Amino acid sequence: VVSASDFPFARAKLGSFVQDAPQIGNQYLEDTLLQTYLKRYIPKQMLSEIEDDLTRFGNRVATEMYDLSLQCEKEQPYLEKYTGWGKQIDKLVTGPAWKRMHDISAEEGLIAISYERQYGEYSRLYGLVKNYLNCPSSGLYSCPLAMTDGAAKIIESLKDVSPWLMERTYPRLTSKDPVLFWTSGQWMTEKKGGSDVANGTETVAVEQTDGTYKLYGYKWFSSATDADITFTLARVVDKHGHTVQGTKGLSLFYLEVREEDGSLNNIDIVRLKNKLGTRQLPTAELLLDGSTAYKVSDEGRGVPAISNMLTLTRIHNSIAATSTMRRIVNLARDYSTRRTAFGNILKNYPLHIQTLSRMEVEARGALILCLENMRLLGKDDVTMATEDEQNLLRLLVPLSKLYSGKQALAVSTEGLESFGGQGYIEDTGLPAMLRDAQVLSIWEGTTNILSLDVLRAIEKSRGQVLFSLHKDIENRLKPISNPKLSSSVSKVITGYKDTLQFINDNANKQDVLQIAARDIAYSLCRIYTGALLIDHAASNLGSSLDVYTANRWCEKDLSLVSTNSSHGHYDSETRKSDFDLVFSS
Ligand code: UCC
Ligand code: FAD
Repeated sequence: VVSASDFPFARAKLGSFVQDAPQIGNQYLEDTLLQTYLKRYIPKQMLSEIEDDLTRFGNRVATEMYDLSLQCEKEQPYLEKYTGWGKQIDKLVTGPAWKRMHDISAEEGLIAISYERQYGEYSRLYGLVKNYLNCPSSGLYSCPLAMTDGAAKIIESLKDVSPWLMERTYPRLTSKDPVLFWTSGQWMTEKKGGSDVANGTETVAVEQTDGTYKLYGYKWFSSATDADITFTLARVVDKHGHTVQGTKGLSLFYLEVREEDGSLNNIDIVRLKNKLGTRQLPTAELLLDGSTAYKVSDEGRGVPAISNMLTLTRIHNSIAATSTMRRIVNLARDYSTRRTAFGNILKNYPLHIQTLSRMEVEARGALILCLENMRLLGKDDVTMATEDEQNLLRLLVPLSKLYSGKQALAVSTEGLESFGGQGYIEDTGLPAMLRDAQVLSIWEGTTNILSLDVLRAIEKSRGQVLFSLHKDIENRLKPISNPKLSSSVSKVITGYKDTLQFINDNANKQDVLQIAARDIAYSLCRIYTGALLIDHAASNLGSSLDVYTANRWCEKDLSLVSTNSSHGHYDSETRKSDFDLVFSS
């Protein structure tokens, strides 16, 4: 006889089944490509010291810090604008987990390691790899860290012009002591323009008798508003009350957000932004109403001076995109060993594993390019980079930022689907990964703006950046004799030739280059990533899975310009049809 207690819902209304949540393990030890890349490049003795720290940290980010990052999402920042009695206080309140991230970042040397230079040209690689491990468990504290890194780099670059910053601020930005550690903001965007900073900046700077300036303006987006200092752009007002418009009127200013007594430096925090994602991070609109600031660039050289910061923050953006992919793939892989459907665990369905494997290829492609940027920056930091390496860095930073931002979105979307309905449920912590990833292709320069930056780099160097890329691809691919890689090698070489040919053929046609800018950038990125993956697969440490990864990557259309130009996608007829299509309804 069947009794009621034989049915699961008879005993308890919820039933007895509880799905295991996905788990992450040591994030350094779970990253094969990262480990082999470091082995290839960092001298053995040095690596053994660094690896001890990375292994320890790989565990910390998977445990204590992962929990803190989930807490950051729950304890979102808010603004107390007035007291109950009507006094304006503009108090930005952040939660305990966010504050803890500040202290951990200092203690772990997330900025300091790169600037201590204990490991010479490899210090940067070590420091940024720690940021890569940290990022998906940082509760978006990675954002102020990126800007702090950029600020330290600017201060180094200005050491002859503004040596006092090296004494006053640099030691704090690069400190391992949480009490001393300062973070920086980066206030560029105003209401009229975030991409077009040159025409969008209305903030003015009025010189004072003591040589300082008072800034008046409205900063439309300022992230990590709890920062201690910031760099920002403004136009100096001359003695007739005039300013110079356009990029030539912009100068770079340094300001400290608070006075010694903790009050704001004549800054109103007007409101916090109500954002799709990055909700852990306070992003505010700020009114500068006579804020004391110091001019730290030559007059009219604000954009070139802040571009040092952009280089760093864009590298951090690629790190965020790449580590987001790594994290979601790691979670999805683990889940595939815990979830059963149709009587079998997910990992036993080749179709499900194929989906994860395609995500894995994207994550590895993005990582190898990111690591290459870190390595080149490390050489540049200690003035060991050759001219070719400097050219490569100039080109690869926007490429990596723009392409990885898009990859992170695609992989996060696919990643959420691999958890089924649970991927859509906020309590799991998973949807925030997709919401947060959406910003990666917007801030620090949108995809189109960075594609145009790639053209800027090509034009400004009169094509030298492309020759350096060509040389590097040849050096990597020429010695390769593994027949399993030969088809990928020829795809990369053909793709590169086609892309170069297209750029050469259209060198004097600005209209064509502009409309093809995104396709040129995607092509260069796919081709160079292919070259890096092949080179890694063919190295002493390359495995058969590295060969498989490289071949899978190179199966895609590497040169988009050759495909699209043969279909006439860049001629004037097409431009008109694009316009008509968009505006026809
Ligand atoms: O979004 C922001 C913060 C978000 C939070 C941080 C997150 C970090 C990641 C964390 C992960 C979790 S801050 C706002 C970011 N804003 C942007 O990225 C602006 C986007 N717009 C651009 O990039 C534009 O291309 C501009 C503003 C750079 C264009 O400026 P101009 O003045 O119109 O352009 P020009 O005239 O072409 O360039 C002026 C000078 C030139 O040098 P000279 O005068 O010597 O010929 C350029 O070569 O600036 C130089 N320049 C550069 N140099 C311009 N861009 C660069 C560059 N990228 N590198 C070197
Ligand atoms: P627009 O310039 O108006 O761009 C709109 C669209 O037009 C984009 O798709 C763009 O690609 C396209 N476009 C523009 N010009 C061209 C062109 N010439 N050719 C082709 N396409 C073009 N800024 C700061 O300074 N500091 C911060 O701390 C900061 N934090 C932020 C935090 C968040 C969460 C967000 C979302 C933004 C933040 N920003 C910050 C602002 C961010 O950098 C800008 O929003 C971004 O640079 C884009 O500028 P915009 O909003 O003016 O877009």
